[in-house]
Amino acid sequence: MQVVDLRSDTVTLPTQAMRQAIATAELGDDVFGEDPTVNRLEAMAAERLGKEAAMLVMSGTMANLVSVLSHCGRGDEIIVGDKAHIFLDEAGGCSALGGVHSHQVPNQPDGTLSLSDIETAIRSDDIHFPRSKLICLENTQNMCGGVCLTPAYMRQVRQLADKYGLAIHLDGARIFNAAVALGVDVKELTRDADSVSFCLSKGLAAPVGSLVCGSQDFIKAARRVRKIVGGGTRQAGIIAAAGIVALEQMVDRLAEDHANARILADGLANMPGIALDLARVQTNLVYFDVSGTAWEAAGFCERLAALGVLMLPIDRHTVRAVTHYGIERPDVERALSAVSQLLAHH
Ligand code: TLP
Repeated sequence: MQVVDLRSDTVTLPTQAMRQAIATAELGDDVFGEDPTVNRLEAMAAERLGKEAAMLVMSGTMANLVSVLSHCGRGDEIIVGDKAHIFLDEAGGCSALGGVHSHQVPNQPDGTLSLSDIETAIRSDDIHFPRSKLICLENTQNMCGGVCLTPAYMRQVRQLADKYGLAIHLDGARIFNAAVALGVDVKELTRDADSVSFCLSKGLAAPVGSLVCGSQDFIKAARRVRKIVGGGTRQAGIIAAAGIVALEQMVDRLAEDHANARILADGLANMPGIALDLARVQTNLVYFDVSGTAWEAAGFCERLAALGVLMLPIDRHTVRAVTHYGIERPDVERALSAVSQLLAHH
């Protein structure tokens, strides 16, 4: 049975063009700065995001960790959403390895942190307090349904950050999904952030890799932190070669994933027992609540898997389905009929 895997866009496999590029990549030792393919990818990424410099790392988690540790020292504090990947899903890395304290503020349903919550969270200069250093935002905001933060919101947070002398890090794991969905140049979304991370190996379908982008000075500091966490790699052009193809060929097609997610969401929203907020389906992530069905999320996904469709249980009642390269319209139809079969048989 052919499986329709909607657990994540991280399951995407590289394209033929990527495999070809990997096979023929020009290589060198990147710790010496001598891998021409890595250098090319980093220059492309910096240019694309409107930053001075960029650095390749092995994962989105590493990109965020290296970024936070480049902005903050021990006893410093980040202001971060309570549904942020950095807070929820990175094993507490910045506190475990960097002694960086986190101050969580609630993510609003639209993915934002309210400006007043951010302002309230900023510490005054008092020996009792950690030092507020960095505001972390996420675009698209994964756990809020893959919603997009807008350029206007970014500008407002920038003004607040400037008022208090804070920096902004943007976890842009899916920043190109946001740019495509909003119909804006990605630079509009990154302009107001001091550092940005984005992933090659989600919807862009490269096998490995993320980029950290920022000023020359920031990336210089980040190279040292990357070394500390064991992330200086040698002939990494093998990885960068696929990343170049991802940036050149895989960005515009994200619109297809968004269209498929919309079809999937429309279908699911009409099924008995499923609650789904269509306004939050803006990109390729579809979150829905199964508490009106006979199953909790884990049981729902287990039974669906037996029908050849994989989705991800997120919490007790929430399930996530993600569209991506390799998922076509017939796969979406198959997923919908599997869910309706499941619901009908109970
Ligand atoms: N997210 C994964 C899981 O960890 C939840 C997924 O399937 O969505 N930032 C954001 C916003 C992310 O969604 C992720 C991955 C990362 C960072 C981390 O990227 P990786 O997995 O490359 O370390």
